[in-house]
Amino acid sequence: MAANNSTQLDPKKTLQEIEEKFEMFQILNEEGTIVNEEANPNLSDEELVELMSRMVYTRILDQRSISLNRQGRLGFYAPTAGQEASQLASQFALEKEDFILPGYRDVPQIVWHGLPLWQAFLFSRGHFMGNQIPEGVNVFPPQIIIGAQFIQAAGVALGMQKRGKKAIAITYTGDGGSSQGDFYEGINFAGAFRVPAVFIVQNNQYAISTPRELQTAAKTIAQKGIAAGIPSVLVDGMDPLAVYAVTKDARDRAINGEGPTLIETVCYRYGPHTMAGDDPTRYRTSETDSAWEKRDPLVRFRTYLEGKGLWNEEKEAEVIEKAKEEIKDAIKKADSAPKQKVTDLINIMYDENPYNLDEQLAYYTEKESK
Ligand SMILES: Cc1ncc(C[n+]2csc(CCOP(=O)(O)OP(=O)(O)O)c2C)c(N)n1
Repeated sequence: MAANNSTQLDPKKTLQEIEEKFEMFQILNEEGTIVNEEANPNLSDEELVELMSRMVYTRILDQRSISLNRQGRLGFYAPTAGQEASQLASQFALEKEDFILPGYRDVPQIVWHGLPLWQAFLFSRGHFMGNQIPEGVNVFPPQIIIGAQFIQAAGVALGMQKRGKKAIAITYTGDGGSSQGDFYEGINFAGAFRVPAVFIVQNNQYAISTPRELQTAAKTIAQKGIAAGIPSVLVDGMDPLAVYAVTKDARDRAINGEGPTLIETVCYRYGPHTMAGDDPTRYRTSETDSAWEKRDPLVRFRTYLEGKGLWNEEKEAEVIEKAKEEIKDAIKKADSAPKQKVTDLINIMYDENPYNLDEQLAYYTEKESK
């Protein structure tokens, strides 16, 4: 029935209809049971084990990074526990030639895409060598400016399109990031030029202490993509199979010239926002924490793989051991990096310095030689 107004239009109903279209996509439920067999991406046994291993490894990396930060051995660190499916299953759907434009919390994806761990540790310390991405590793340094990577991803994807590459640019932000101007500009540009980009919004429920409900009047973040004319998906971000499937789908469409996709992954961050001092108990209750922990991506994937005879305690212990060893080696290697100098910072800026940087370079070269 039309609304009781002079235009006989019912914009509220239009909104409601759009919002109701966004159902949460899930394949593997909290109990580790497949609830959507038709959509199961049918990863091979080796791939399933590899994805689980990466999630277990990354949970350990998170715990070690928090502890190293507390010992003063790491600098900036944004915890990742709770977001493993969202981060790693989406990266798992990529090919090496795809470009990742991460936010500050997305270090795991770029490490699994090829950035050596010791360099990720140096990034945490603000050391310039942490941002010197090796040739052939298609990742950008983590972006600190909220949302800026959405515009950059649109640009990188446009570049790929122009060069005729069968590859995509994928980028990540949080629920808070979807309030930024850069977010809208990025998805709008990508939609207008049909570039091969995948935009992931990891809705971990909080932007520091601001809850998702206060962030936006939109019922879902996925629906924001509709305004930009791009296909958009709402997915259980703690379900590795669902995240993999939607990302793979989005990638396939992108390289087939069908343009970008926006994916909202609904998840939770167990830890604090960063290690800089926020106290989550001030803005979340332990009941909320435990409700989300029941949906844990590792727990449900473990149950699923154990049921298939692909995973057991021994296998998990092996991965944990390997992670601890490699983290120890990587931190040692990071420790042996030369102390950062001012001239290092100037030298990495430009191919050709503007005159004022040349002046500074001369000044600091002289100073550091003493
Ligand atoms: C343009 C800009 N504004 C503000 C900040 C400060 N800031 C850092 S993190 C953050 C919250 C981001 O939350 P969200 O996008 O939900 O991502 P999450 O940290 O939860 O992964 C803010 C406001 C910033 N880094 N950049």
